[in-house]
Order: sequence, then C-alpha cells, then structure tokens
Amino acid sequence: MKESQPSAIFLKDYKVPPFLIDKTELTFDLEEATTIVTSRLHMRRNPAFGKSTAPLVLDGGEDVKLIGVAMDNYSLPPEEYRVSEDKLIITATADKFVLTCETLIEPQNNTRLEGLYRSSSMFCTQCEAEGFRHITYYLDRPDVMSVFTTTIIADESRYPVMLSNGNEVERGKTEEGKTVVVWHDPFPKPAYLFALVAGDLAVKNDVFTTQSQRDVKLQIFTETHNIDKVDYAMEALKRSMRWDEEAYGREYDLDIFMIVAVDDFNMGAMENKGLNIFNSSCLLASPETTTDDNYLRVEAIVAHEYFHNWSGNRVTCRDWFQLSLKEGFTVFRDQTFSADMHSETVKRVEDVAFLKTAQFAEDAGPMAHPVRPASFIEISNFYTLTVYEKGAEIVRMIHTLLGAEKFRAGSDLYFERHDGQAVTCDDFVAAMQDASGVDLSQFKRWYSQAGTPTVLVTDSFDESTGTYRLTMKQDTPATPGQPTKLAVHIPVRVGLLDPQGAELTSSVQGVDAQEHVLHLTSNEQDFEFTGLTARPVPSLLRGFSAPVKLRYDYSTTDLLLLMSSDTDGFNRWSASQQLAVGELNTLIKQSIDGETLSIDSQLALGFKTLLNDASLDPAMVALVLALPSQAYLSELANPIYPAAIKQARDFLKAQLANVLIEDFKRVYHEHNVTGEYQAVAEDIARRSLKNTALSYWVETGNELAQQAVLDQFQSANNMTDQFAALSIAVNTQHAKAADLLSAFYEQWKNEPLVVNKWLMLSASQESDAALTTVKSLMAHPAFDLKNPNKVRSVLGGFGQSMSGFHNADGSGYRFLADQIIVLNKKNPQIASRLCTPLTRWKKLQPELSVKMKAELERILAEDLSKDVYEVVSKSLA
Ligand code: B3K
Ligand code: ZN
Repeated sequence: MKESQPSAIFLKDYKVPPFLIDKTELTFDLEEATTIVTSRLHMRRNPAFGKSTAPLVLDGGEDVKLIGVAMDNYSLPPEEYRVSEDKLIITATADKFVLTCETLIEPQNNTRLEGLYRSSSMFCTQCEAEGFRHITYYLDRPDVMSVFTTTIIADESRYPVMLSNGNEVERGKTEEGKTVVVWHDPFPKPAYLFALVAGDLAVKNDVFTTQSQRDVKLQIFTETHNIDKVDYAMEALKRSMRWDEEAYGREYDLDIFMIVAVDDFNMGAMENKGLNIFNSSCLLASPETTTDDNYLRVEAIVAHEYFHNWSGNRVTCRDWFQLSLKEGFTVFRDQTFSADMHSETVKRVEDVAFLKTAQFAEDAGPMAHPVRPASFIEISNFYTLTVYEKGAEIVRMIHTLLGAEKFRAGSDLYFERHDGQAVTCDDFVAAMQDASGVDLSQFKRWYSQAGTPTVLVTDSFDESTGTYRLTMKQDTPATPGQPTKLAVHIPVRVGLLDPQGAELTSSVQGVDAQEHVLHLTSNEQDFEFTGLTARPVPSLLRGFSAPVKLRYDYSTTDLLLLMSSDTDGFNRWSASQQLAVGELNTLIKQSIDGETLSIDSQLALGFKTLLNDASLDPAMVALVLALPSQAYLSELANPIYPAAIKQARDFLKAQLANVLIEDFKRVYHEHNVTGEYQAVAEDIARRSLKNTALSYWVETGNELAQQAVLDQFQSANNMTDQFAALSIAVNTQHAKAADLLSAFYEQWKNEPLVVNKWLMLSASQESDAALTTVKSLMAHPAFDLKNPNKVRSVLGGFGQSMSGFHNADGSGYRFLADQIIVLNKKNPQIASRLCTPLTRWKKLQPELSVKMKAELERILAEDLSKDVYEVVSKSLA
C-alpha cells in the first residue's frame, strides 16, 4: 500500500479558474519512438477570479517530460518554475502573456489509452476527462475554453491521413520532407474535446445538406480492410443530423464532420469537436459479422456522439461534477432518436430492463452516488450508469412534467442562453423552469440524492361514492455519506382498467382522462379517482415514468389481465416480469431450502396467449418471453445465492418450454426471415422472436430442435442467426456445442469483432470448468491484454457467469483479483471497471461473501492507481 492514499475533491470547493487561455496553438512532431509537442498558450488572468497574484499552476502527467518553457519568448531558467508529479508551477506571471512549452511524450508506451497513444499503426487521442494533461501541460478543466489551432508534422508515407478538430487550413512540407498539416477549430472548447489522428487510413465520403442548405462534408476513416463496414454508420449519421434539426432545431456548425474507428479504446466512442473517435466495435457493421443488437448499438452511439455537438460541445460542463449535464441529456436524446427510428415501446423496455438491472444495483452498492456527485477521487470512475442512465431518466421526467412543447421551449432556451459556455445542472433546470413556468425546485433533489426511491402503493375502493383511492409512500434508502433523504418529486403515470381489461375514464382533481400523471411530492400522499362503478385494476408507473422501485400487491389475475390488455405496452411487459419474478422467487427459495423444485406456472397461460396473437409486435413478444436475467434476479435478491438463481431460472425455462413446446416450434418456423439481411425493425423483430422461440424449443431436448440449431448455425446468412444458434447451443449444453464453438472460431478468426463475441460467449459459459476455460482463453492467440475489447469480453464475460465466477471455493474471485492487480498498472480505467462484480460482496450469501471480501482486501494491499483505489476502498468501507 502507498504511504499516502489519493484524496477526494469536492464540488463545494469549486472556484473559477485563475487564468484563461484564449488561444491554444499546438504542434505535434510525430516520430516512431517519441513525439515532441510544442504549445503556445495565449493566456491572461481571469477577471472573474478577482485580483490575484496567484502562481500559474498547469496540469500534466508523470508521462510528460518538460523540455523547455518560455514566457513571451523569454526562456524560463529552472529556478523560475517547478515541476511536480502532476503539475508545472510558474510563480511569477504577467496579467497577459504567451506561454510556450515544449514536451516529449512516448505514445507507443502509453498503455493507459489516455492522451496520445498508438492503436495498430495509427496515432490517436482520448482526452476526456483528464487525458489532455498526458499530452502537454495545460489548464485541463472543462471551464477553460480555448480556440485551438493544431499543426501535425509526420512522415506522409506512413501517415497519409493527419486529422484534428475543425477545418484543414494549410498543408506543406518541412525542409526534411515531412508533411505539415494545420487544422483550425473556430469554436472555443475545453481540452477534453481535443483530438488528433494520424495513420494510413481509408475513407468513405458523403455529404449532408443542412436545413439551411449548407453542405457538410462527412468522412468516416478506418483501416483499409474495414472500410466496407461503414455504410450503416454513415446512414445513421445522416439520420441523426436530420433528427436533431427536426426534434431540437439543432443544425451542425462546421463544414466537415469526421469519424475515425480505432481498435484500442477504453470505452465506446468520443465526441471530440468535428472529429469523433470510435471504438471500432461501435462503428463497423456488416450483415455477416454484426448482430441486430450491435447494429442498433452502432446507430445509437453514432447518434449519441453526434448529438453531443450541441449537448456537450457548444454547451459544456463547468466542472466534472456536472458530467450528467451533457451525458444524461444526450442519452435521453439518443434514446428518443432510437425510439423514433424503431419501436418506442421496445426501446423503452430495453432501456428500463438495463436500468433496473445495472443502475439499480449500482445505486444500492458501495459506489452509489448522486447523478451530480458531491465528491470523487478519480473522475473516470464516475462515467457511470447513474450519471448516464439515471441522468437520462431525470431529463425524461422533466419532459413528462413539462409536456413535449414546453420541454422543447426549455431546451431552446438552454442552448440560446448558454451557447459557448461551461455550465451546471442547475443552469439546465433553470432554463427548463423559466421557459415553462413549471416549478422544479423540489424536483432538483433528484440530482443530489443517491439511491433508488421505493414507492409503496396501496388502494381502496368506496362503492357508495365510486371513488378509488391510491395511497403512495416514498422512501429513499440511505447510501454512503447520505444517511437521510428528503421526499423527491415523482411523476407517476397511471391508468385504470376494468376487470375485462377495458381502459376506464376517471376524474382526478376535476380532470377527466384515461391516464393521469400524479405528482407524488410528499412522503405519503393520497390520490382520488372518481366516476367509477367498480373496483379497477391500476396500471401504475406507465412507461416507467420515474426511476423508482414500485411495490403494489398485484394478484396473479391482475398481472395476467395487464399482460394481455393494458394499452400501455411497457406495462404489459412489466406485468409479465412481475409474474415471472414471483414464480422465480418461489423456486429460488425452494432451491436455497434444499427442496425439490416445483411450480404450477401461471406464466405459461400468459405466454400461450401471446404466442397465439398474430397482431402483436414480435419484438415485444420476444421481450415478454425473455425471463428476468440472472443479473436482475441478483439485484432483487438479498442475500444473493447465485447457484439457486441459476437453478430456478433454468427450471422455469425448461418447464415453460415443455408446456408450450408446440407453440415454440410453430413460432420458430413462422418467424423465419428469408431474403437479404436488413437491419430494419420488422426483420429484427422477427429474428428476435424466432431465436427466443428456438431457445425454448431446444430446452425440451427435442431432436428436431437440436437439429434446427445445427441447421441454423450452418445456413444462416447473417451473424444474428448464426450467433443466436451458437449461443443457444452453448447455453443448453448441446452435444455439439464444443464443435460449433471451434467451427465458429475457424470461420471468423480474421474478424476481430466476431472473435470478441466468441471470447465473450466462451468466457461466460456456465460450467464447473469455466475457470479453466477462461485461463486457456487468456493464453489463446486471439487474446491481448492490451486491448480493452478483448479484456472486457473475457474477464467481463467471466464476471457475469454464475457457476464459474461464483465457484464455491472462491477461485473465480481470486482469478479476477489477480487480473485486476496486473491491469492496475497497465490500464487503470479498465482495471477499475473490472472491479464491479467484486463490489457486490456484502449482498452475497455468507460463505461466498467472505471469500470475495478477502480478494478486495488483497487488491487494496497493492500499490494502486487512483481508479482502482477508489472503487476498492469504497467497497470495503
Ligand atoms: N464522453 C465520452 C466518454 C468519455 C469517457 C472518459 N473516461 C463518450 C460519451 O459519453 O459520449
Ligand atoms: Zn456521451
């Protein structure tokens, strides 16, 4: 352990920067072993800071070597500045000056993948949040916005493509014959949006004509062998540009928009101004190599990064505590875009299922934090589901409270008021409030309180007056550092059904409607619905109108009614999930108690109706048929018994399969999609139902079904069907599963993105030999510890498995901890992310919990990066 541990920084300590940088001129001289960066920073003291003689303190990483520093062309002698581990401090400065810094970096040794680094043969950058300081000394904070001019000098034969933000303004040669390219970005931006790429890349060109009839040049760059896989992303980009004009009135502002795909990237993609950089897994797509889910992911991420041009770049964050200002809003925007492109209900179900599984778990664990955190040790740890997904739910609730029109007025006001500024979540809410006249003062607590509120609902019906009353109680659990909570403003969308499933009109506070938005603002509140003749069945929290855990004691009959009749598609799904969770919890308890599992499943009734209703969207039917995941059941459980969860889920799936075998078989055949592959909603829906039906049919052990899996694997003309067949074979321990896995690898070994899928599936197999498998995967030629996608596939996949990771002897935990210790030095961000499954130790069954905790303690005893230290120390606190 280090002698002094990293310390936290606090939102309450925010101060405006003492200096500003009006212009930033950067020159990169790119060589194979070293890169020399020369910066000329046009600086002045910040009038908003007040009169001061404070020294100039610039941020820089350990990996930046200072060659020289000059102020207004006066070269500073060593006694006039000081270099510490992460700062350059210059004691005496004028009020206005040009600071020149020359630094040396080694991109080829940069395994953290922050700052300037190499991926394959190219140079690329990742600067958010604090990567720019690994390039040169700077005021690396988002409220310092500067106009950048970037000069790239490189050998053109190796790096014919040299890109940075903005427009290319000059091109020439040095005396030694190297090529010089100059880029200028007219929009002031923080350093986190800086980007540079140099490499031997192929390009696909296109043009987008904006609503004001300006032509924007669009370019997507990849390594040559991948350029045939960017057509879908290009179309998605054009759809996004049009959508942002129509839905938000936001037009693109530069004359060129570029995207570059790189193989080594810590996350999905990055919204650098005019030059987005993408993990190739989030950009490349072809029918043979990409599944439907991945197609939709490409579209959503292309849209997300593009939308940041306004929500993030034109209006950015004042400090990193405000991260959700841009991320929550942009996730909401990309979710709405995807809903508009495909099915609104399907998209909502998928997003909510993810939120309830992963974000709720985070919000209930040791890393729980508010959407606007009050403190952090390492900001990279706060690119979380809470900041992104719960942040998007907050924006969605504002949309619900204001209505579409006023929400748009609020967003227009926000962009108009703050264009070119670095602002806060409070500024966003203020714009929404000012434009709409809706009071959001209590609502703002959603930004500052961590934890998922529970809403407990009870009801009563007064026959004499025809009045139905809902009583709602809200409670937000204690979270680290926040023992007590205040009531939040929760919008609850509610409809009422009669016992036959027909939608009822009722009156709430004089308003007659079939659906009402109730405002739960107190700890306990009553809502009265009048004008009813019989006790209704309530359809609560329609569309998941707030990120809460809603508890209402539905009977099985009620749930079956909602499942078949609710006009709200989301709540039909939600009812099916509640029914399934109830049955699974009964089975989990039987398993824990050592009883023989048995259940008279009512779910089968609901499933049968769905499988025989041709009027339904097959994608929705598939979502209803998908039983709650092991991860979601783990989130609900306390304590978690992994083996019991797995056993219960397998048992129920097999039982449903046997009861409904004929329906699954028929639906499988009926939903085959013939003809050329298209990633369109209708075909995606059919494939998803077909493959879900196959997964059940195979559970029965039926020979025809076993054969259908093999046939589909062999004859599929697209990755969705082929990979579905493979996954089903693996997950059902098909006799030929191992053969198919080998055949799949042989077929695709030259397609790294497909190999990643193979690694993930192989690593997450449920088997007692899982650990041996994972060890052999890490020794496989396809594996590379330096590539985040491969690490995520193997170690992330392993962390999801029930039998392998949670092996009773603790060997799964020990293995993961060993890998985290190795990666902690190489790539702290990735190492820190891998800790997530270990942070759940307090919720595990006692025998496993102690073993997991011991591994966290073992990690903590190491010399740790800030990233890993924060997660592990908070988990043990
Ligand atoms: N803004 C980036 C995420 C940067 C993560 C830095 N550790 C991608 C996105 O949310 O669009
Ligand atoms: Zn984002």
